[in-house]
Amino acid sequence: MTHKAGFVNIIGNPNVGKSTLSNHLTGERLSIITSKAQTTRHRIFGIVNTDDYQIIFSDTPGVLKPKYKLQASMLHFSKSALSDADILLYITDTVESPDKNDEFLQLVKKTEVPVLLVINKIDLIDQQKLEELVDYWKNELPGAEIFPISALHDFNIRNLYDRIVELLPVSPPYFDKDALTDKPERFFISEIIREKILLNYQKEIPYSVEVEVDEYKEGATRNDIRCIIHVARDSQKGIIIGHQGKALKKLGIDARHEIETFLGKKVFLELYVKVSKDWRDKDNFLKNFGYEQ
Ligand SMILES: Nc1nc2c(ncn2[C@@H]2O[C@H](COP(=O)(O)OP(=O)(O)OP(=O)(O)O)[C@@H](O)[C@H]2O)c(=O)[nH]1
Ligand SMILES: [Mg+2]
Repeated sequence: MTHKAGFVNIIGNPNVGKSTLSNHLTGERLSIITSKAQTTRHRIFGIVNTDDYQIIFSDTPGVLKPKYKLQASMLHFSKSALSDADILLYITDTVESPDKNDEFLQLVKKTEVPVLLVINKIDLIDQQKLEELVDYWKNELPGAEIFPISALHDFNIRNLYDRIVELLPVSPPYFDKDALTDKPERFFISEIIREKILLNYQKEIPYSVEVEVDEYKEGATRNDIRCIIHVARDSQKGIIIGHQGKALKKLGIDARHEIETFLGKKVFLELYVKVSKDWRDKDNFLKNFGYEQ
């Protein structure tokens, strides 16, 4: 039988459910998910392998107008996903205004690969509203096939998946057939900690933070991991640590539990907070953290 393989890139505005869908399609919890916009900062491959095909799903950051260099790099990841896709999944939801970010949509319209327009979060609206939205998108993207889904409730994702498999080009695999992702273990550890920061801290704090795995020692029964939490300003360091260190302690406990589940092993986790002044606008920091332009 002929082998199929291809890149299926998941793009759209912030917070529409790209990572929730990506995790469902790959069957792995590779991307962190929170209710806050700009949760995803990198392009993350989730690879699905069967004897007959290999699908490389790409989760990407939500498209936004950059205010600092970190966001410019995030936008770069999103735009790169337009140019190297075999199939594009443009995700919108029932919450955002459909004409949001027309500029990016114009780029989507110009692509020559099949576009599947996914309307997510249909659990939040009634049938009539959904029909109106479907009509809107039929008109806006006439070339696209439309899939109303609920990623959260796993509704209609199977149909979407089956259509993706049908559309996959004939090709040998791009990655080893036992690969799950392109990212190393360390990446997922730093992402788990960032997710807990998004959940535990308010306002600008999560957006001013980057997590670096500084030391990683694998033991027979336990892994010892030391991470640096970089903040952009002095005042943010105190907020991360909290009164008598309580906030940092809670963060450490929350993150350790999840890292242990992820690795299937006991973990000793040390967290340090460091002021890396204005790191979001400094090329050397961004490069070091894996954000390249
Ligand atoms: N009601 C409802 N909520 C959903 C659905 N799918 C995702 N969400 C919620 O929407 C929020 C954002 O989900 P994410 O998957 O992080 O969205 P994203 O597009 O990856 O966001 P960014 O990475 O920030 O661009 C989370 O609170 C999800 O639980 C859905 O089908 N229905
Ligand atoms: Mg995301």
